[in-house]
Amino acid sequence: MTNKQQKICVVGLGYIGLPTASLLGTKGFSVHGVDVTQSVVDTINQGKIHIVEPDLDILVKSAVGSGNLRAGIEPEPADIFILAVPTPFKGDHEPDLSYIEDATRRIAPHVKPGNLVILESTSPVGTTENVVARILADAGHKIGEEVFIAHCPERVLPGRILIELIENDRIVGGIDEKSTAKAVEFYHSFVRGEVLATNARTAELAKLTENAFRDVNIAFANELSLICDEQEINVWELIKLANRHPRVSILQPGPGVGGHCIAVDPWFIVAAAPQSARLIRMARKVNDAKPDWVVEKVRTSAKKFKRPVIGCLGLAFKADVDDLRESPALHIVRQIQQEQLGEMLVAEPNISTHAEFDLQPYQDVIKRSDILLLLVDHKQFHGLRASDLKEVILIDTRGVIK
Ligand code: SAJ
Repeated sequence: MTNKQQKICVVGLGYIGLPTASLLGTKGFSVHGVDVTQSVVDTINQGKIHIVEPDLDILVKSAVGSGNLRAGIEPEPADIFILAVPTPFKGDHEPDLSYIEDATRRIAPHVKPGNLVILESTSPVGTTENVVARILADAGHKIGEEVFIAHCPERVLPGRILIELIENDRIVGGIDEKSTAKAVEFYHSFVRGEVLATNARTAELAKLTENAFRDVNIAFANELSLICDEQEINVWELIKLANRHPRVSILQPGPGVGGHCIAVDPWFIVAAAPQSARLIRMARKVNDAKPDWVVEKVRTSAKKFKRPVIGCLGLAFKADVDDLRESPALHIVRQIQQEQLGEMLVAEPNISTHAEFDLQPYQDVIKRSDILLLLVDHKQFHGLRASDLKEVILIDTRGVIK
């Protein structure tokens, strides 16, 4: 029986682990959060946060203040362990499972009979069985008899994490039926969405499929944007019209796909099924090629001036976040800078300073530019109208400027 007297050990206090740990803390569980970075641990123990996410500061403050959340460098014995560590790729888009391996090895000495171990990190098919269960079995644990293991992929959208942690349906797949049942019971204790039971391998592929579906759909939109550019058609109007068909729902083109989920996870499907995953691989390539296409547009426009002022609006990987990881906007701005295509002005309203760029107020950038490159559809840019701008070449990669 899941009860809130239970102790939970959450390994990895990043964008998934910290919201999960603090949510469980405010729901009455006793939570020990683990992170390898001492400064992260110290910040959280002061009731503060090291990442930007709406309302997370309030939740962490409340969970730490109530005594239900403590952070540390080392795992501690618990009833339920949740692994929420990163799964990046390495080399030629091969999954890097070293964080999961390391986290599992670190909890192994603390796991005891009756415990449930949940892998929340997005993982290639087979990871729950072949990495987590294998490492724990090698450490002497009786998997399936005494120790239960399940995969429950996180599915929350940055910017809406705290809402989606509770409201989203969850997919739970154990390595056996008992593990599935125990994990389903645990998620029922704090999720309002449905908790959908399956096996570990299906749960793993379901998460990768969700992000690959979005990537393929965005690639379709990005491909349309190239076709429309050649044929002088407004791609956003085109998509809006096509989407009025009851069975068509195309996403939006942009300067490329960023963040470390959608631009990464489809490669895990490709790595495991290189012959079959042709469309998924191609979608990644289409999306990855888009930033260079945008830079080429800037190059062509810059040739019309002696030394143009190039204004770049936005650096984040998507609208209304301060997250620059794998951001196509950042890639594009760096390339323009490297090629010295003109005098560059950069605005990113969600951050105050950047190590490489001297950030300017976006209003000044808009006023001073000869070429205005809109890279992120932040809310601050939504009121922009071409008719209000001085004579300027507009490159609007998000279809924001009216
Ligand atoms: N993008 C477009 N056009 C669109 C939508 C998005 O170019 O129409 C771009 C964004 O600008 C951004 C990238 O795609 O650069 C990814 O942004 P996103 O908002 O689509 O997704 P993420 O990476 O913030 O979060 C995704 C979500 N997955 C799905 O919606 C299927 C989220 O639910 C997952 O939990 C998250 O990945 C994750 O952690 O895997």
